[in-house]
Amino acid sequence: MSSDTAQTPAPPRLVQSSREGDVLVLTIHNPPVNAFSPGVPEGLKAGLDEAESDDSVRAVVIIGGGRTFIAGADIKTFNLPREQAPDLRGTIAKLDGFQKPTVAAIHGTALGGGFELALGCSYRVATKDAQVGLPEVKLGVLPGAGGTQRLPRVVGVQKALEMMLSGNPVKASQAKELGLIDEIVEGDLLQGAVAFARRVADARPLPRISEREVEGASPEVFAAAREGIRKTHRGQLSPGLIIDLVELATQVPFDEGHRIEGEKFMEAKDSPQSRGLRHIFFAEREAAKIADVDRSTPRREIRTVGVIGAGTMGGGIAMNFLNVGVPVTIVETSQEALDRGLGIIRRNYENTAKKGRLSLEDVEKRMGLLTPSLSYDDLAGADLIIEAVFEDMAVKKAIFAKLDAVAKPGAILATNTSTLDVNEIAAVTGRPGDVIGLHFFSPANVMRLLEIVRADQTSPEVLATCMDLSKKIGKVGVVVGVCPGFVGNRMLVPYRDQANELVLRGARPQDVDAAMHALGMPMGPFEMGDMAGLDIGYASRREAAKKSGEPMPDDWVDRVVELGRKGQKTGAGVYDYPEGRRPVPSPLIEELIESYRAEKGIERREFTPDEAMKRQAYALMNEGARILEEGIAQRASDIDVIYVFGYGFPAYRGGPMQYASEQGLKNVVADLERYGIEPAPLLRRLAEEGKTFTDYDQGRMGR
Ligand code: 3H9
Repeated sequence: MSSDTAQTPAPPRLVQSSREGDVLVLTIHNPPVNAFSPGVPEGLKAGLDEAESDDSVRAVVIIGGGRTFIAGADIKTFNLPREQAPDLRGTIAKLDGFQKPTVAAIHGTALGGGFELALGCSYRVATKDAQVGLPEVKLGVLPGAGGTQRLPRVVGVQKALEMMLSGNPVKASQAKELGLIDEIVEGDLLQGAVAFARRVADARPLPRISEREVEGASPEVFAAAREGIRKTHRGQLSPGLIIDLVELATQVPFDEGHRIEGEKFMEAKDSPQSRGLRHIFFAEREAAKIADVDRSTPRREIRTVGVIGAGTMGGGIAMNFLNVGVPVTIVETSQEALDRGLGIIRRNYENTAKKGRLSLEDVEKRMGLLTPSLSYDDLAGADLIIEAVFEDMAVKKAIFAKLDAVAKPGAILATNTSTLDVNEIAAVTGRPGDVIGLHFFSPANVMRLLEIVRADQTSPEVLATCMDLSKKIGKVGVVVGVCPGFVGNRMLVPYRDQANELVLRGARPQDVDAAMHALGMPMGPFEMGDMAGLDIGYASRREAAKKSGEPMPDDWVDRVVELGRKGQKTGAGVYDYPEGRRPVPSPLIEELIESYRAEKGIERREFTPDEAMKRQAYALMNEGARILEEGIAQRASDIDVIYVFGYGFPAYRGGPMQYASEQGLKNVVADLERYGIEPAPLLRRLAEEGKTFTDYDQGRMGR
C-alpha cells in the first residue's frame, strides 16, 4: 500500500451492522446527535438489504450509538439541492414495506425524522428517560417523512395536532400510554430490544401504522386548532400546513396524504420563515462559543450566589438560582425593603403553584434556599455576587469597593447594569479580572436572554463560567462588549428615533406600532415605551444633556412626558389606557403632534406600512452593523439571538440581521439611502460584495 493511500481516511461508516444471533442490529454512529446526514440512509438501506437476503435473520433492531437515538433530519442539509438531500422518506418507505419485524430501540431523544423513522418500524421500545416528538414546527417546517400521516393514526387527531403544533416531546411513559412505544426497557436497551425482537419475530401480519384508520376527526377539532394558531403562531406558515395535512389524513388514503406531505414539506423548507428559524437554531448554539476562550478553559464552581438589591430585578435574578437549587443570600439596606422583596418572590412562586406548575412543597423548598440579610459580611462565602441596584455609577462603585473587601478570593463579581461602563466599575476593585456584567432582562425570572458583558480585563475563566451558568439557569447567554446600552439597548436608540421621526413626518403612532406587528413583533415602539415608562428615556436624555453641557434635543415624545403622561403606570402615555393595558389612540396626543409639526414647519406625508416597517427594522440592523464592526458583538448571529430572546423580534424572521440579509443587503442599502438614513460602513461593504451577514460571520470564524 502506498503511503498516499495509507493516509487517505476511510469514509466514515455511519451505520454499523452486527449480529445478535438471529437478530440483525443496525447502529447509527453520527455524533453528536445521530442526525440523518448523507450516508445514514445508504447505511440503513444496505443493512435492511442484508437482513432481507439472509434467511437466518428473523428481525432487525435499529439503535443509536452514543448519547441518543436519531435527533431528526440533518438541518444543515436543508440547503442542499433536492436530489442531494438524504433520502429519509425512501428509507422509511422501505421499513414500512419490510417483510421481517423491525424494532426501533430509543434512548435520549427520537425527534423529527428520527421519530418518523421509528414510526415506520413495526415496533418501538425505549428506555424510561427517553423522549419522542415532532419539533419540526419550531424550524418552520412540518414533519415531512410521514409524521403528519402516521402520528394521528396512533394517537388520534387531537393529540397529534397538540404534539405537532407545540413541537414539544413527550416522555417515554406518556408515549407508552399513547401507544407510541410498545415497551419500556429496564436495564440494557440493546439487550432488551433484541429480546423484544425475538418475541415478535414470528408475528404476522406485521403491524404497520400506515394501514390504521385515523380516529377523532371532527370539523370542530380542526376549526379550534386553526383558531388556536392565530394566537400561538401568528403570521406563521407551517402550523396551518400541519393542520391541513392532519385533516387530509382523515380524508385520503395514506399514500396520497404522504405524497402531499412531501410537497408541503418542500414548500415550508424553502420559505424565508424556515430559513429564519433554522438560522436562530444554529445561532443560539453558536452564541455559546466564545471566539478566543478555549473550550478547555477551567470553570469556577458556583455553589452559592449573593444578590444585592431585592427589587424587581434582584428578586427575579435570585429566583433563577433558587429554581435550580442554588442557595442565594439577598442583601438590602432596610428590613422593610427586604421584607417587600421576599414577599414578591414568595407571591410569584405561589402564583405558579396556583397554576399547577409547581407544588407547594417546592415553593417552600425554594424559599428555604433564600437567606435575607442586611449585611455585606454575609456575602463572604458566595461564589458569585450579582449587584442589582438602580443605575447610578457612584452607588455601584461604592458597592463594588465594599464587595472587594468582603468577597472571598476567586468570587465572581457581577453587575446587572443595563447601560453603565463595566470597566469603570471593575476599576474600583483590586480584582478586575473577576468583574463581569450580567445583564438580565425584566422580568428576570422569565426572559431568556442574558447579555454577558465582557469588560477589558474580565478573565476567560470568569467568562466561560458565566456562559455555562447561563445554560444551567435556562438562559441564552450572549457575550457582548462594553459600550452604552451594550448591544440590545444601544440598538433601541436609533429604532426609537426612527419611530419618532415617522410620526413627526406624518404617520400616526398606531400606524408605526402596527407596522412592527406586521413584522411579527408583539409590541411596537410606542406600546413598548408606554409599558417601560416614557420618563426613563426622558431622564437619561436629560442626564446626558447635562453631562455634555448641550441643551436637550427637542422631541415630541418628551412633550408627552411633560404632560405627566409617563405611560401605563400613569394610565396614559402616547396612548390612553381607559381599561387596563389595552392602548387606545389619544386625540390629545394627535393634537399635540399636529401642533408640534406646525411649530417646526414640517409638512405631513404618507408612509406605506412597508416603508414604516423597513425604516424601523433597518434602523435596528444598521446599528447592529456598527456594533459588529466595533467588535462589541462577536457575530451578526449573536445580535439576532439578542433580539429574538430579549426583545420579541420574531424568530421566524431570524432576527434583524438575518431579516436584512433575507431582503438582500443591496436592496437594504438602496432603501436606507432613499429614506435618508446613512448606511453603516460594514453594511455598505457587504452589499457591494454581494454578501450577507452570515457570509460575514463565516468569514470571521474562518469557516
Ligand atoms: C426533520 O427531522 C424533518 C423531517 O420531518 C423531514 C425530512 C424529510 N441537524 O442542541 P445541542 C447539532 S427537522 C444538524 O447543543 P443538546 C447542534 O447544532 C429536524 N445538527 O445539544 C449542535 O452542534 P454544535 C427535527 C444538529 O444535548 C450539536 O448538534 N429535529 C441537529 O442540548 C449539539 O446540539 C430537531 O429539530 C440536527 N437535527 O440537545 C431536533 N440537532 O455542537 C433539533 C442538533 O456544533 N435538535 N444538532 O453547536 C435538538 O432539539 C437538540 O439538539 C437535541 C440535543 C435535543 C437533540
